[in-house]
This record gives sequence, structure tokens and C-alpha cells, in this order.
Amino acid sequence: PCGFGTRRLRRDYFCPKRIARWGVQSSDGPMANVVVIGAQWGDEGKGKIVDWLSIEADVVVRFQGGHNAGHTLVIGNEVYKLALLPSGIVRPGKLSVIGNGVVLDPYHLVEEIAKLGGQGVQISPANLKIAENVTLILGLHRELDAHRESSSSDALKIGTTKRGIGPAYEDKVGRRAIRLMDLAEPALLDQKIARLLAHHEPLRRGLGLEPVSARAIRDELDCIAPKVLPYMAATWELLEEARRAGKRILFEGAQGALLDVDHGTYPFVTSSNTVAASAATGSGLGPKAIGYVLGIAKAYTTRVGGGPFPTELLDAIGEKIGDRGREFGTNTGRRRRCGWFDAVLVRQTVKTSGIDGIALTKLDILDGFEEVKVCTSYQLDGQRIDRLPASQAAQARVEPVYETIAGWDGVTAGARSWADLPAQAIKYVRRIEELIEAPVTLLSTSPERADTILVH
Ligand code: 2SA
Ligand code: MG
Repeated sequence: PCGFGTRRLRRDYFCPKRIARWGVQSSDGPMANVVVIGAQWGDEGKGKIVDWLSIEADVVVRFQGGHNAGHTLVIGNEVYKLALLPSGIVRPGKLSVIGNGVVLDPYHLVEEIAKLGGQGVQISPANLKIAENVTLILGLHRELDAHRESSSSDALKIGTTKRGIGPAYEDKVGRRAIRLMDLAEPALLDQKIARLLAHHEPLRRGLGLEPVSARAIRDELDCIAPKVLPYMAATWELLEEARRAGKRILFEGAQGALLDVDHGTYPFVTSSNTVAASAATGSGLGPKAIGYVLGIAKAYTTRVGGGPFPTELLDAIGEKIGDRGREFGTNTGRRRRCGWFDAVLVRQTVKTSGIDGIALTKLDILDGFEEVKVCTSYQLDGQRIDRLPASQAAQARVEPVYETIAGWDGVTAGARSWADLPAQAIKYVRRIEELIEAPVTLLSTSPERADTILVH
């Protein structure tokens, strides 16, 4: 018994012989649908866990973000790198859904489908469905994103992936976006492009960017439309039918909860809601469709891009963690900033996402450290606080208060059972559970799928 709430990953679904198994239960019976989200700033190792769970899922859904995600899947001898497509796509017999909450770059989609096709993955409208009301990322969004990044001062740089994510979401909430279904209504498309350009033209002029012509956008859209429209569907309805039929739905989050546009380290965030609740709005299902929220957290902390990072280590230890953990972006190759585990942040994420359990990854990277530190609270202007303040200035000023825990001699790398872990490593995990107020339900000890321990 973990002592935290009533929802638990169901052990029989995870019996060691079957290795990867699915299932959750609450006090009122089994619940099939799991949301997986990053509990830090992204790159927590969601790819492995999602793949691990997707084996037993019937449907895998992306519900926010776009091709700014980067999930690496290692299956047999093949390495698949996904940025936009749901992880279920590499497995036969699964339905993959790109929900309405995603921003979709149609050119990237076509490229990613072709790249995976080259690796033998069959993708067709039979196994991939895209929401008809999904917002499109266009060339002008990418250009604007890149321009803002390269023209802002270092202190103001968000460090975006320059893929047009932010500008596309801006147009969505500004009610001037082009959506997938618009490509199916050619007679009205010019009007929609004009509405979009009424906003972008003056903006571009002010920034000194070349004008874009409505004709050029129209030609591009006409050219890409036949390649993406076959995937279009009323995905909310498909998902609801799947849910009623008792199919298991896996919601695959991208980035991490601290990059959430409401709850993250604003303005150093992505432009979507990355917290678990977004799985409902971003797919068109009601919140009760979500049975279990699994947060993924690394045994230390990393972030890419700008913004506050209280436990960042700008020293040899930070470098050692980065080298041992191979902390480079999957898609952009950027070096990630590294630091100690910040329990204040994850505790907050547990609350803002209603996390039922945590999958703790990359514990093995801390093997052999003489001591490890965990941030338990912050010091702000002489006061002890136990949450991240909402103010940007205060976020930049908080000082971490650490608890030091002796390291472990043995290795956790490749451990497949609790009994294989050094006592001190267990102590570290248990202390993290106490501090974040959630159970560590899964422990990942290497990128290998089998090196995963079900703790509770
Ligand atoms: P954007 O492009 O507008 O979403 O960038 C805004 C901020 O969000 C951060 N961000 C990410 N941080 C970590 N991982 C991300 N995805 C890829 C991955 C990253 C990669 O999962 O591996 O391959 O490099 C991701 N996407 C966005 C970004 O750094 C900005 O701080
Ligand atoms: Mg990643």
C-alpha cells in the first residue's frame, strides 16, 4: 500500500513475464484511460513510458503541442523519432489520433509520415485520424517564431523550437486560424486567408519582414490539402465511441507541466496547456474519460530554453549529469540545463495536474554520486516558501533550500526489481515520494523497456 489516495496502477497488468502491461484501478473498479504528462520542463523520458503503456492501449491520442515534441522509441533494432505523430503509430493494430488541441504543420506531417514509411511503418487513414478542427501551422508562423527568437535580447529569449507553435496558437485564440476542415471548403478559403493576413500584414511590416501574398498561401494549401485531408475525422466522436466500447485510450502529453501556458514559468513556457486536464479539452472528451494521471519525472531536473531554474547547477556536477544523462534535445539537439531534483516544483505539478502516480526516470544517472541533493523549499526575500511564486521576478529570485542525501555505491542501472536497488537509492526514492506527496509507481532504470520497476 502506498498510502497516497485510492488510485493505483494494477499490479496484475504489470506482471514481470508480460513486462509491459496496462491498467489502473480505483476503489470503484478498473479505469482504462491513462494520461501521461511530463511533471517537469519536458524531456522526462515520456517516450519510453508511453511506448511501454501503448502496447496495451487501443488508441493513442496527442492532445496539445505540435512538432515541438520529441519522443524517441527504441523497438528491437529500430529507433523511431517522433515529433508530431502519437507513439502508437509504430505499433500495428492501434488507432492514433491527433486531437483538436494540437497545432498541426501539414508539411511536417507529410514528411514525418514519409520518414516512418521508409522505416517500414504503415500509416494510412485506417490507423491515423486527425481532428477536423485542428489548427494549422503555416510558413508565416514558423517565420514569425524564428524572427522573434533571433531578434530578442538574451534575457527575453524564450528559446522556442522555432517551429511556429506560439504564433499558431495565437491565431487560434485570435479566431483567425486556418483549420484542417477549411481545406475541404475551397470556396471559403480565400476569405479565411484574408482574415489571417489582415492581422499578419501590419505585424510583418512592423517587424521588417517581407510581405506574404494571399495567392502564395492559397497555392501552398491547395497543394498540401489532398495529402492531409484523407486523415480528417470527427475525432471527438471516434474517441467517445471507443471509450463506450471499453477501448483503452492513452493520452500522450508533450513537453511538461512547468511549460504550461497557465501554470508554468510564464512567459518562459510553450503556448499550450500541458497539464493533464488538457487531455480532455484537446481531444473533445469529458474530464471523466480520464482514469489515471501518470506524471513522468526525472530523478534530477533539466530544462531547455530560457527561464527560471532554481536548482540549476552551473558547475562540474551539472555538467556531469548532462554528460551521463546525454541531455540533448531529441529534435533540436540543444544542450539541456541540468540541476538537482526540485521537489517543490514536482509537488506543485502533482497538484495542478492531479497526478495519481509518478514514473521516476533516469535514477541510474545519479549512480556513484557521493551525495545527492533535493530541493525541499525555497527561500524568498528572507522567507521560507513551499511553492513556486507566480511572479516572474520572484521566480528568478528564489533560492533553493536543499536536503542532502548520501549517494549509493551500487548500480541502479538496469535494475528490474526493487530488491536490486541499493538501500540508499530506495531511501532517495522514498524521500522524493514524501516530498512530492505522490507515490512513485514506476521506476525506470535504463532506456530499455524491460528495465522498469513497478513499485506499488
Ligand atoms: P515552443 O517551441 O514555443 O514550444 O517553445 C517554448 C518553450 O517550450 C520549450 N519546449 C520544450 N522543452 C523541452 N522539450 C521539448 N520538446 C522536445 C523534446 C525538444 C527538443 O521533447 O525533446 O527536441 O529539443 C520542448 N518543446 C518546447 C522550449 O524549449 C521553450 O522553452
Ligand atoms: Mg523529449
